[in-house]
Amino acid sequence: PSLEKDFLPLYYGWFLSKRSSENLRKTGQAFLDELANSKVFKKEANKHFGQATEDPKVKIDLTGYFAKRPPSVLHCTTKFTDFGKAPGADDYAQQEIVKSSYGKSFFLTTTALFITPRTVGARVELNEQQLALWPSDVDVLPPAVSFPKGSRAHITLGCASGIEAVQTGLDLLEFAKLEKAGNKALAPLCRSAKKSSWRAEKRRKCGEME
Ligand code: ACK
Repeated sequence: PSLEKDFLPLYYGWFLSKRSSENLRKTGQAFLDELANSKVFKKEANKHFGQATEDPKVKIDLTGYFAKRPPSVLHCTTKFTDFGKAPGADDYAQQEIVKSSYGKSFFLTTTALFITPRTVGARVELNEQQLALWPSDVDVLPPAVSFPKGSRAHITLGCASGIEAVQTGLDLLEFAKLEKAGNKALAPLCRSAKKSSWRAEKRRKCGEME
């Protein structure tokens, strides 16, 4: 038993540098603006985003809709340990590779931006080195649908009111499920962003200011 066990953080993740975080927020904002101006999206949004009006001339306020945004620099959660209470928390925290990676620098690659009526986020594509830090038990949609390692990797950009950030990763897994089934109906709601790279540091986070 080590002291470490008593002090597990709320979660582990890659935290973007201030500059990368600001730039990715801007990219996310441009994505929402583009959607808000898209005729096809507006038609869909009337059904799914609770717009009161069907008038295509009325601009949808997606920025207001996704009003819950991460309070500090953007991050990609690796393991949510919940101060040690989450399943698999100890197993993750005790790995040598995890312990030796605090404070190390990485470049995270995002390959898509996605939006649902609950969340908006960026899909992260992990490389070999990053996959080594990815937990083995998180790429699962309840009750028990498993996806390839790293499928859940994402950066939350915003949540609708009443939605918790944990939903973004679950929404991304829902996209993975649709993709696995060869579903193309998704295309208008899942725009590919230009593949981008963001500077990030592996850290532990002990709490979050709301
Ligand atoms: O956007 P996220 O990945 O979703 O980053 C935040 C971070 O932990 C701090 O809240 C994520 N998170 C919260 N609860 C869970 C959970 N039960 N499982 C996985 N990730 C979670 C949240």
